Amino acid sequence: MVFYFATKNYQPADIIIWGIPFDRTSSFIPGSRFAPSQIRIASENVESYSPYQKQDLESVKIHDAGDIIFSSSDTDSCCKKIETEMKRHLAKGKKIFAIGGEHTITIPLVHAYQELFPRLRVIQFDAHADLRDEYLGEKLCHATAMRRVAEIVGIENLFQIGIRSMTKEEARNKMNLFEIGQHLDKVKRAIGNHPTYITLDIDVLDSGVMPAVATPEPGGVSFRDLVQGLSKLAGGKIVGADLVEYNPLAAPGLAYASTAAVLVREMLLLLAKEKTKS
Ligand SMILES: [Mn+2]
Repeated sequence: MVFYFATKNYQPADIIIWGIPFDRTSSFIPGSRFAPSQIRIASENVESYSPYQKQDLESVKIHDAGDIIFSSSDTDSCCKKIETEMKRHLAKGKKIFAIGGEHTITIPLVHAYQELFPRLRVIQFDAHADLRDEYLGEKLCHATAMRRVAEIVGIENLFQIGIRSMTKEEARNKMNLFEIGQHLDKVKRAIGNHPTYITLDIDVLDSGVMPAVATPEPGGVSFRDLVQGLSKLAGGKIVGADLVEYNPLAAPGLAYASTAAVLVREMLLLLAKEKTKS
């Protein structure tokens, strides 16, 4: 099954949707590996037109490349495989929209992007800071993902939004806590026209709105605030994006998958607005 609006073959497509069903380090509720297929099913019921951005996906050249197939279960080699295949897509001038999987997948994705765009900025929507140096003995995992990303792009080029769960050490980093709207205006000004990667950890939403996540956290943003926040980023130089941590096993039901599918549409439209390389 592929996203119904992904009507193009690989060659003529501008944007490639790529499923990355990896959840090996999920320490609380594993199951985000089932997200790509569940979101594809839910997208059948989601219009291609966005009333928020007033744009239709029908006019965007999208290909669904299916899901990556891992030949090993260890995190290091999975990350290497993601990065290698990612570079292959980028070398062909494609923009990638990746669907996780857990947040760990953002590390190799950003690594590949940063090589092509040395001045890359990263916007992270998330409940969690994810800035630990290691967690449960692992350097590469969902709780250290943004620390590794910060090491790649520079901590000053990482913009964290919606964060409400952190250690006191992590709290030393400057984060935009709790809310989205007013912070995004500032973030947008700070980023200007630099190439930007958006990583959307869907647990940035309040856990009442989106309980289908690997690590639920109350006190989050509403769906409408998130969508309006994303719309604010339209017109920026968005070169790549991912949606991670949706976990159909944590709270089954196509309603939550539909929420994720609408966010996929909104993010694809953001990617569609900027097609040139820096
Ligand atoms: Mn998170």
